[in-house]
Amino acid sequence: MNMQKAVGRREVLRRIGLAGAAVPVVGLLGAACTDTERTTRAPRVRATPASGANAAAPANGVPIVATQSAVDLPYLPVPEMFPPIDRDEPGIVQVYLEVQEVEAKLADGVGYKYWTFNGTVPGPMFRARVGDQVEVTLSNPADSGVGHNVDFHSVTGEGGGAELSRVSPGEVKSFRFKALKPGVYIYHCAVAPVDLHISNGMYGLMVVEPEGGLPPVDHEFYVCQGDIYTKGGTGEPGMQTFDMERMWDERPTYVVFNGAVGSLTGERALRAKVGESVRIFFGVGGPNLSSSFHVIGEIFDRVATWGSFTSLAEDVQTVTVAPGGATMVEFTLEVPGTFVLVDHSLSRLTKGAAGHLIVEGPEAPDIYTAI
Ligand SMILES: [Cu+2]
Repeated sequence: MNMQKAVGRREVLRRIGLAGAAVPVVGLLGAACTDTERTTRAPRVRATPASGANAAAPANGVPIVATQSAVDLPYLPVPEMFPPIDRDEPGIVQVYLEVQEVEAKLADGVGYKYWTFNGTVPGPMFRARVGDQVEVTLSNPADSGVGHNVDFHSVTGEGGGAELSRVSPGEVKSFRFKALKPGVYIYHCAVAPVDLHISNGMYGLMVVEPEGGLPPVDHEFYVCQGDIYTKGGTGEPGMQTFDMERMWDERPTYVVFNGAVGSLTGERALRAKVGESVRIFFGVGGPNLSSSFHVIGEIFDRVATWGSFTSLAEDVQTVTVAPGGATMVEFTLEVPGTFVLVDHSLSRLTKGAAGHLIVEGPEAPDIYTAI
């Protein structure tokens, strides 16, 4: 293998804050990847001088053009996740959404102004039971820049509620729908340009539980994937702004879980113990890229393919999730380790599509061991 290329990829991962996260993945990439585009692009993501001075020395023949100083912003808060439904009868569920524009960390040294529901990306994971009446209220503050709305894929009705919830700055609107079908559903803003509103962070999940609910598990996790399009290249420091041309070309600079590079690593990693059962609700806001969702080193015991609880697939390695789609995967943890959540379109790893499930507990050499 060409060492120059391997070093280049590692450097890219380091710059976007995933070097430690992705050690096992770098090996995968190195074995399989021969594209030159990656190596020619690598110099563009080298950190620029903190002074913001222009025209650094060429690296690998490609001049570094410094544009901005690095910014040090916190991540958006972890999105809220409502607990399982504890009712045997249909009821009324009230869902409150507030538009919040928030500047936060997109990657190390990189900031972005997100458009959010309730200040997180994704927005809250709401839950209802099939047969429930769901009352949705959307509030758009007076100082908001533009109008917004919400289209729930769990709605049976025109626009999924988009017109009934359309709010100009300073407005509040509500609508009600009956949750007719159980499943895992995306919701998203649907104001034109819809792809812009989604890319900026306006999406989330609603789980409509079947009669009798879902079986209890030890841990439930909530993860959504999205693609983000910035004027600066991947990892280029500073406050980055949205790039419409890139989005129309479907060439994201970032492909992320829960809104930012590394937002499911370190202190924000998913955690569980050997012997426990986990359930991940996984959605794709997009706006453009499908996900090949995979957990490296694990096999899903059950998958709600396309988000449907009606017929669960069993013993699945990777599940395809479309933009505007979602799934639920369940598995039991047999061995300890760091299990990396990825979109198995692995070139997206260097754009941020990785998270960690850290499992602690006793080794199980009958299942996995060095010999
Ligand atoms: Cu919007």
